[in-house]
Amino acid sequence: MGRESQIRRSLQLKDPAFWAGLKVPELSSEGPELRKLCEQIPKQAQTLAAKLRIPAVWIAFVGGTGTGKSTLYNAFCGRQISRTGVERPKTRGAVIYAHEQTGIEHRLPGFLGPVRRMETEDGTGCSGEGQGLTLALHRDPALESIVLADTPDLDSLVEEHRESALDILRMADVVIFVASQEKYADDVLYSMLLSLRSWGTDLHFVLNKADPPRGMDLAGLLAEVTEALDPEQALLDRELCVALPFIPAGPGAQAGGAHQEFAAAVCRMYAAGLGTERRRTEQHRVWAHLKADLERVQEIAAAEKGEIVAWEERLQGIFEECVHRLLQREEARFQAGQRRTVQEEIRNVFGRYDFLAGPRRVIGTCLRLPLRLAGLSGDSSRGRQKDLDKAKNKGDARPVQEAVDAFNALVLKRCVPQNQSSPAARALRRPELALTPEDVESRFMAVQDRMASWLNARFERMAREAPRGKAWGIYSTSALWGALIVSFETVVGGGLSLVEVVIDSAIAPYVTKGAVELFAYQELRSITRELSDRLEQGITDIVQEQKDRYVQAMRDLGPDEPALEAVRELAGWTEKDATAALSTGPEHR
Ligand SMILES: Nc1nc2c(ncn2[C@@H]2O[C@H](COP(=O)(O)OP(=O)(O)OP(=O)(O)O)[C@@H](O)[C@H]2O)c(=O)[nH]1
Ligand SMILES: [Mg+2]
Repeated sequence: MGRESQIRRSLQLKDPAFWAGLKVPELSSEGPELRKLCEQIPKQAQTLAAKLRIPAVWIAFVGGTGTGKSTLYNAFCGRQISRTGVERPKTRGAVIYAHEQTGIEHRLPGFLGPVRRMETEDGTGCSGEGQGLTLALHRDPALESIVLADTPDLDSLVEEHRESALDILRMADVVIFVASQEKYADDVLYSMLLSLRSWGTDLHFVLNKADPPRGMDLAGLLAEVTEALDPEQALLDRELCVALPFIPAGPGAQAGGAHQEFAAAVCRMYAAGLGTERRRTEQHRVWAHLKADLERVQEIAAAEKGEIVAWEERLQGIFEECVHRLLQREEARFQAGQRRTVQEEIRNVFGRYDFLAGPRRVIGTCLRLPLRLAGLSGDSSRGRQKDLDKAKNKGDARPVQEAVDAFNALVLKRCVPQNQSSPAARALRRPELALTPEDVESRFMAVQDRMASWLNARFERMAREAPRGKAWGIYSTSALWGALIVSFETVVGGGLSLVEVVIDSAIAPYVTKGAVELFAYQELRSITRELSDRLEQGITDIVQEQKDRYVQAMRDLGPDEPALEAVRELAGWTEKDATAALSTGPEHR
């Protein structure tokens, strides 16, 4: 893989807009999972990039409201950075304390933004803000390789707080879970402890403001609490559990010696080799999750594609069923009564032609008047247009409209997924997807117009090629035109494939009488057949257009091929590829 394409891919990997654009219709049961994955993936990628670029171990403080997280956090910072206080909740957004050398302000993951800088000098600290994070930079060499992150509480009703705390936790290599005696058994906190455990970050449990009853010491209280929380010893590493004593209220009682000692011990623990090892383990863990998610996206896309193929087959089945019924009905519309009418009209046309047979031979090619009197206008294009316009009025769009309606009803019944809130269900139910009666009418008129111009052009060519002066002259072309108009009317009036047989049987007596001997009998048959085919195709196309609208609506729901190609490539990356691509290239801030 070229360096440039690797960087391009890594930018896609981190780009929430790219992932938001990766959609599926949710026809499969796995489909709905994709949305969540597509929110996670860019966050994970940004997290990994930030972890690779910020040379420090992240320690995050989490827990219930009022448990003293910010108080403990300040003890770690060695100064008042996060504001503490009695009102609940106090901390409203993440507060980060980091060394200038880390270059953190340019390297934070985008999803944690916006970043606000805070002055550390005024000593009152800040409470953070709901959106984004507050960054305090320092030059304290003791904390050079540690980033400290205070978070809003996990258990208050402010949903935004939980989100903000969870987002910060993505960056955490070490978590300090602060609980208080009255709060440790809370459900929300307990389930948070469970997920932290499954993530595998180093998890320190602090029983804060510990105030053991008479006769029990801090260690005894801690043992009691951890035993109650985690009787199986599966959740908490007992080595990483500590009880910090409640400091009696009073001036200067911000954080006690026990807090400071604990802070110093933890910082020492991670400042050297253990911190580096921790960071590596976390990077590996984030990549493993990211890779698993990329593979899952591929699985979902494959399942969705399979469902789309099956869906299109179902749609095709309904389409064929409706078109078949429509064409059958069109043929059935051509009743015995109409059959007689057509035969009579044909006889009329040929009767006139027959009647003119005598004068025709005598007068030659110039006398057109008798023909006009006989009502045949095959020799003038204006007259022919009039004939065609009259014939077109016999076309009836209602059966086509009914077929389109029946098709739409069947699609709603058989092709809309059960899950009504899925993108597919919502798209297929959009009313503007259905052809309106006006749409059907205008398309049906267009079909007839095309048939008419085709017929006219075809006729003109035949007339031009007709050897003038011979019997195959103006009279016979006029008679042919008359017969064609009857065919046209019959076809658009619902004759379709039967018209050929009917016209044939109507002409048959004249063939034997010799009246049509020079008449383009074969041409008449083939033109009639073609007209019938063209109408059939035309009305099939109208239903097809309706079907195509559904197919297009489904395809618009994804998955998009170039995006899938990117996912395929990214899922094929090794950890080394990912590390190389994400640790360099443009920074996001
Ligand atoms: N007396 C006494 N007060 C404490 C102790 N620890 C914390 N406090 C006070 O308890 C209140 C809450 O402490 P914070 O550190 O703001 O608690 P928090 O967990 O950050 O709270 P939120 O930001 O609301 O989630 C503050 O008024 C602290 O001064 C302690 O050991 N003794
Ligand atoms: Mg706080």
